[in-house]
Amino acid sequence: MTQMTQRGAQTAFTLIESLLAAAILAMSITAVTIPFTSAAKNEQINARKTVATSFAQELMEEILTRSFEDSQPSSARNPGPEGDEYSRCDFDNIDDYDGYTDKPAETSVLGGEISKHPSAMDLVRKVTTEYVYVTGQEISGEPEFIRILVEITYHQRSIVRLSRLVFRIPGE
Ligand SMILES: [Ca+2]
Ligand SMILES: [Ca+2]
Repeated sequence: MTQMTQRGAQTAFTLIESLLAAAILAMSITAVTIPFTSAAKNEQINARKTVATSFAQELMEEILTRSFEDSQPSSARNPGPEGDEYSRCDFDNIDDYDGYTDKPAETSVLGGEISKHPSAMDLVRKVTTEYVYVTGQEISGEPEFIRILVEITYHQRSIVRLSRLVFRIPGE
């Protein structure tokens, strides 16, 4: 009987011991795994940001090649495309891009590697333009500056915002 109780106590002790050991092991595995997953996640976030920046720069550079004024003088300060400007290749001045949006993975002409990068999926590109007056400018006249904002979102979260202020060259 004494022997049996002793053996029981011994078994119970071993059980507690192994439970404890398991708990400690689980704790140390978590401690080791967390830094690794967050490092991998950071790398993924950084890669997505790099790809998004390239997409934003690509579109910004294209917009900057367009003139300040529309070719039809009557619609000079009309943000968004005019009636005869159906798609991006018809845009002839900066403000036509106002409200333009696309999925750069499908439309970008950047090298295949960027567009095919897993981080490129689900990125959305959006343009906003706004005519602004700067300090010292007569507000009775037409604004001589336009602010361009190219924004890249990922699942509705803004991850890159690129902004430029462009002024009208007098006489242009
Ligand atoms: Ca136009
Ligand atoms: Ca326009």
